[in-house]
Amino acid sequence: MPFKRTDFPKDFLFGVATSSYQIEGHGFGQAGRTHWDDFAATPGNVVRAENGATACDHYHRFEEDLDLIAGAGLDCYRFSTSWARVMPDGRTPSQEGLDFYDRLTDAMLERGIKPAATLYHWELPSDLADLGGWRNRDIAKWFGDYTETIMGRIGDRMYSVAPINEPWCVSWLSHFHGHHAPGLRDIRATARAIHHILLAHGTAIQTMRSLGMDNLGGVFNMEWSTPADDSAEAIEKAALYDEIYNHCFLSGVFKGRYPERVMAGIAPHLPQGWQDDFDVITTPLDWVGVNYYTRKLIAPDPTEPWPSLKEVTGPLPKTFMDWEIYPEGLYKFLKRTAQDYTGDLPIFVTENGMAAPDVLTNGTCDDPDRIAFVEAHLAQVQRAMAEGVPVNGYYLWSLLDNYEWALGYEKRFGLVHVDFETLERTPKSSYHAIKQALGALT
Ligand code: GBH
Repeated sequence: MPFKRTDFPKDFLFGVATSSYQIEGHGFGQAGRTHWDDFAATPGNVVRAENGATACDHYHRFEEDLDLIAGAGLDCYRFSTSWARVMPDGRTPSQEGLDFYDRLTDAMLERGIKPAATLYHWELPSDLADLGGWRNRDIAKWFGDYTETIMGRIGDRMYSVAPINEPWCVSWLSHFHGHHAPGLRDIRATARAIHHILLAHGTAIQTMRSLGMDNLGGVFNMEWSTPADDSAEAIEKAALYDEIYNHCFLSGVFKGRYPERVMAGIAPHLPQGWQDDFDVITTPLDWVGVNYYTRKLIAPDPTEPWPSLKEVTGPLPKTFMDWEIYPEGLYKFLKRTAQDYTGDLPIFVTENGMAAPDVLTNGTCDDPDRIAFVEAHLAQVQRAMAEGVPVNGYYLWSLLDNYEWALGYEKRFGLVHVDFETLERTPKSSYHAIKQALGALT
């Protein structure tokens, strides 16, 4: 890997990211049932109806996994705590769950790894989903209580915390497109979820402040939006997609309002009194995280309900997810985020990475495309930094091959190959390249 740690400022952080449901094995310990278990059990939702019951068995193998992180010379680990493990019914603490994250935290610190926690990476306890989940305004309070419970135990040792991973996925992907749990296709549910997610985010930040914690942020996913052709209609739809996907949540948190084009579709469906919630939603943050993978080509589609648009296949080389590889989009988002929303606030790239076929042959796994992908995106990070954008770190998605949600175990994103029969871990060539780049290989 031609990039070197020394090409970046001394305190720039390199890390890897994972999430609880995707790696832990929710069948282990006393984790409660989640809406992902329910969603996956319904035929047609997930490839081969696979779920996260075993996943990577990180629950039992976390020491080995943390050794891999430390062994590569990485500085920090972005992991998530599972609400259903900490509170199996969503509201009653589980000693076993709290003990697990306590051990995990100490095991990171013993290895000199900075713990960067996310409180919600998509596995809602089923009991709360049954009460309406993100459609129910009470979720902000439930989430605040969960935040207090888990951070009351491990908050004193966190390097950083963000409440909710990717609000767009929790709302649109799950309540409008129906691709993720709870699998709804309903604009009213979506509008409510959008607002309650932000309210829960602000509530969690205030809860952690009252616990005396700092270095608190928010993590937003972004896809660069490009008109599929140069017609006025395509240009307008691409702008609408951009507001829905990329601006809506940043605007809520940093400006205390929803963008105009988004309002045109969601206003009739927002919960009563929504305007009054922005005091909580705009509670100041210490950093912001950008998750970036690809761009989208957008065209009008009048046969669809509002926003009446569709994605069109683009011409660029694609990953194994069929996502176009567009590194420049990361540069553009880093610049735009600082310019439009966050100013001098530190920015982290909290996820970036790619899926590849990644076949294990004679005990080795060569993934040169992943190395090139990381390198190309890091070059765009440097480009933004050279223009003054305060990027403080980069987390690669992901440490391990894992449960890729609706796509089951088919799509591999890891620096480390996982055999899902034996659960054996094998570092890929990208792992070795990162290790070399970070100076840990002698
Ligand atoms: C990240 O989201 C997630 O944080 C992570 O858990 C996941 O493993 C990783 O991506 C790789 O996918 O259902 O066909 O409509 C990134 C943003 C946006 C990626 C929505 C998936 C929808 C695919 N995500 N996208 S589909």
